[in-house]
Amino acid sequence: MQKKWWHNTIGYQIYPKSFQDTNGDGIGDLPGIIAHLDDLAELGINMIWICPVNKSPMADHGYDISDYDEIDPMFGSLADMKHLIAEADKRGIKILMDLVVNHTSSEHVWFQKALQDPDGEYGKYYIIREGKDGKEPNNWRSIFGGSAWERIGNTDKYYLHLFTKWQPDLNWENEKLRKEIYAMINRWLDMGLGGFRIDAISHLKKDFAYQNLPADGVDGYVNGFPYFRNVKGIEKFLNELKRETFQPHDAFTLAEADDVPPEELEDFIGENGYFSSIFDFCHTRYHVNDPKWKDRPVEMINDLRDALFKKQEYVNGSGFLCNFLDNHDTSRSAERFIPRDNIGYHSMSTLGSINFFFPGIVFLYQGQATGMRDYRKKSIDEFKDPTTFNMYKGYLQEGMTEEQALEKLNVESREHARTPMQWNSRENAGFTTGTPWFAVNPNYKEINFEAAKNQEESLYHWYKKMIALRKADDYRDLFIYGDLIPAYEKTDGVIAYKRSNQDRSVLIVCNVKGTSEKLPFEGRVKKVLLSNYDNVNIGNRELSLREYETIIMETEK
Ligand code: TEU
Ligand code: CA
Repeated sequence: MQKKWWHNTIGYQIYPKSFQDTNGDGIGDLPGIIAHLDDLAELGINMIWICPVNKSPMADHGYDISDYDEIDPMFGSLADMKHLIAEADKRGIKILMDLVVNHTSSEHVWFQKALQDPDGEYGKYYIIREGKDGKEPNNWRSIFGGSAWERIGNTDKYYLHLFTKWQPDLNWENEKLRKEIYAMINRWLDMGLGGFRIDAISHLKKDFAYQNLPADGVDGYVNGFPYFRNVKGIEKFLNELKRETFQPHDAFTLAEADDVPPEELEDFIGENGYFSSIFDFCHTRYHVNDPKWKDRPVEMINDLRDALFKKQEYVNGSGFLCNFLDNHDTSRSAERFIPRDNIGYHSMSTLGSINFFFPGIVFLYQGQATGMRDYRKKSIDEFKDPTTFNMYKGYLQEGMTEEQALEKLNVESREHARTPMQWNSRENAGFTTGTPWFAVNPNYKEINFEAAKNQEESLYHWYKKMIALRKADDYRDLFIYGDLIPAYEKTDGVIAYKRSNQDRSVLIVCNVKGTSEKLPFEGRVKKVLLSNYDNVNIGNRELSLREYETIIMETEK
C-alpha cells in the first residue's frame, strides 16, 4: 500500500457553535478554536474537522450555506480562518472544513435567482419539477421528515430538498454547476486547508424517474433512499470531483457516505478511490429507540462487535475507514452503549478502546475525551433543531402523548452532543461570558476539561495515552498497516483484537460489561502497554478481567 501523509491521522471534530466563545455573544467562534489549539496539540491531535462555518442563515446550524466563499460573521472572518490554518500548521495540525455541496441554503443567490425564474439558468442549478394533480411531483419523504418537495410560490413547480426546505438540492447533472463547485473547492484548497469532511455525499445522484411509491407511514410519504442514496451513476460525479479538486492538491477527504455496499468500498476508499476515507456508521444503528436495546444488554455489545468486525472484513486492508464513536448528529456514545448506572471512567475508557486501534483513522468528537454526557430536556422548547421538531410532530401524529414524544427525543435527538463544551467549573463551564445559545449541561461542575486534566485517572488521560501509543515510533506502523485479527469473538460482552505485523503483535482486550470475565490465554506477555485499572491479572494460561477492564499488551510473536 502506498503510504500517505494522512495515514496516521488522529482527528478531532469541532462543532464550532459550541466549542469556545470569545466575544461574549454566546456562540463559539474561530478565535475560540485558535485559543485551544495548544490543548488539542497536547492531547496529540493532528487533524481538526470543523463543522460548517461558511455564511449561513443557520436553519440547519450551518449545513445551509448561503455563500461558499465567506465565513459567517457569527464565527469570525476570512482572516480568522487563515490565521487558524497558519496557527494549526505551526503545531502540526491540519484543518478540514466541511464541504456541503449536496444542497445550498435557500438564501444562496443561485437559489434566489432560481425562484425568480425557475426555467432560467439558475433554475437548472436546482431540481425543479412540475407538480402532479395539484400535489408534489412524487411522495418522497425528506430525510428530516415531511415532503421532500416544496412548492415555488403560486406556481405549479416544486423544488427538491432531501433535508429541510431551507436546503434545496443542487442539480449535479448540470455541468455548469459542477464547474462552479470545483472552482470554489480549489479556492479553499489553495488557502492551505488539509482537505474536507464532505457532507451527505451519497445523495448527489437522484433517480430521475421520480415515481410515486406506496406510502410507508401515516404521513402518506415514503422513504426514498433507494432513489437518492448511492444511486448508479454517482461514480461519474465522484470521480470528476476528485480529479478536478482533491487529487491535484493531495488533499485529505473524509466523506460522510452511509451504507456504501461492501463491493463498492474499494471504489470509495481503495488506492484509487474517490475519497481518502469515509465515516462508517455501522455502529450508530444501535440505538435505545429499539426496544430490544433499551437496557443496553450484553447482546447489544455482541452485535456491535460483529458489525464492527464484519465491516473491517469487507474493507480487508484495501482502504482506511474512519473509526469514530461520537459526532454532532448522535447522542453521546456512552449513553447509547453503557447501562446508565454503569457509566463512569472504566466503562467509558473501555468503550473508547473498542475500535481505537482498528485499521483506519481515528476521530474524536469534542467533549468525548472529557466524558461529556447527554442533557435531558424538560420541554420540547429547550431543543433547537428543525429535525427534532419534525420528529416530535411525527410522534404526536402517530398518537404518542407529549410526554412520550419528549421521552423519545431525550434519547434519540441528534442535538445531545451539541451542548456547549465544558472547559472548567466556572460560569457556563467557561464556554462563554454571555448567554450560551444552547444550554450548558449543569453537570459541568464535575465534568469538564480542566478537572479531567487535573485528575490522574481520567478519560482525558486515557485518550491521551492511547493517542501517544498509536503514534509511538515503535508501534505506529503496526497500528496503521498491521493485520487485524479478532479474538474471543464468542465471549459475551468482550471486544478483543490483535494487531500484528512481522515484527510485533499487540492484543487489545475490552471487557465491555459490568461483570467480570475469565479468558483462556496461551500467549506470552512481552509488555503491558496500557491498562485502565491499577494492575492486571494475567495468570497461568488465564486472563482475569474486572468489569469494564481494558488491557493493551504486546505479546511474543
Ligand atoms: O447529515 C446527513 C444525514 O443526516 C444523512 O447522511 C443521513 O444520516 C444518511 O444519509 C442516511 O443514509 C449531514 C450532517 O451531518 C447533518 O448535521 C446535516 O444536517 C445534514 O447533513 C444536512 O446537511
Ligand atoms: Ca462568539
